[in-house]
Amino acid sequence: MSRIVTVGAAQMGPIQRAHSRREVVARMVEMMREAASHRCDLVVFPELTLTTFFPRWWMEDRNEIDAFFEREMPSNETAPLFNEAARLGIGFSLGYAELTPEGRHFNTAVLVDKSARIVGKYRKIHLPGHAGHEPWRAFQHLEKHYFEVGDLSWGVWNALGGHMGMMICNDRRWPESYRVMGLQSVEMILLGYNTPRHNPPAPDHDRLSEFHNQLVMQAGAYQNGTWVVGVAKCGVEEGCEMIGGSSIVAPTGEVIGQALTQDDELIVARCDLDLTKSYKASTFNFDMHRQPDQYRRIVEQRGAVGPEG
Ligand code: CDV
Repeated sequence: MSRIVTVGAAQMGPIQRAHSRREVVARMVEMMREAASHRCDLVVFPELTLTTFFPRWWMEDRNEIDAFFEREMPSNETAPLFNEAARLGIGFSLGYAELTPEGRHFNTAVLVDKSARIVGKYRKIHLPGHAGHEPWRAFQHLEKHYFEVGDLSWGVWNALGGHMGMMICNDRRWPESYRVMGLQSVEMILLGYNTPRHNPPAPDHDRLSEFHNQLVMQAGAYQNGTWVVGVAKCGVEEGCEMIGGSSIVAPTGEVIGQALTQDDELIVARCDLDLTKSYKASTFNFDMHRQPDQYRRIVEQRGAVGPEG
C-alpha cells in the first residue's frame, strides 16, 4: 500500500479587517480546487485563517472581540469550504479563533478528513506576546489577552493515510511541541503561522525572521523523524508585514518545497511517510536512546534558574 501523502501548503496573502469571511472562504475554496487539480490528499491553511490577525489591536468591547471568533465549525460562512472538500474528496486543516458554548476562547486548528468530518482538534499552547495594553509598540501582540492556553495537549491522529499532528505558530519554536507528538509516532505535523517581521521587544531579531522560521521547522522535523508542513498568512496586513516562507520539510531536515511570494500561493509535495522510518529506527529511536529520568527538570520547572539552582 502506498504511503505517499500529497500535501498542498496553502499560503495566504494578507486579510484586511474589511475582508468578510465569505471573501476569505472563496479564496480558500479556489486554493483547494487548485490543490485537487494537483491530486493533493490534504491542504494545510494558516493560523487564524478566517480574519485579519486581530491580536495586534487592544480591544475592550466584548462584542467587537467576539466578532473575530467562530461559535461553530462548520458555520454558514465556512460550510462552502467543507462542502467543496467533500465534493473533491480532499482533507484539510484550518486555523481559527474558537469561542466555545461555555464562553472560552482558544486559538484552534482542526483536521478534516476526505469526507469533510472533523477528526482532530488542537488548541494553541504557546501563546506569545503580552496580556496588557502596550501602546508603545508599533503594533501589539495580545494573544495572552484574547486566548486561554490550550487544554488538549498535542494529539496525533490516524488520518489521511498516516499519523497526523498539529501545532500552531509559536509552538514551532519550542522543541517540546514536536517531541510530545514524536512520542506518539507522528509522521506529519501541520502548522499554520502569522509571524510579523518586526519584533518590538527585540528589533535586532527582525533581520533573522525567515532564518529562525526555517531553523526551528527543520530541526523539529529531523529530531523527530517527521514531515513538517509550515504555512504562513503573510504580506502587509493592516500595515504590519508578516513573513511568508511557507515550507514543506522532510524528515531528513531538508526543505523540499517553499513559497516564493507573500501572497496566496500553493506549494505541493508528494510526501513518502515511510521516509520517517529510518530516522525513528536509528538516531531517533526513542525507546533505545531517550533517558526521561534525566529530563525531569523539563516538566517540573518553567523558568530558568542559575547554575546553583
Ligand atoms: N502568531 C504567533 O504565534 N506569532 C509569533 C510571533 C509573535 C513571534 C511567532 O512565533 O511567529
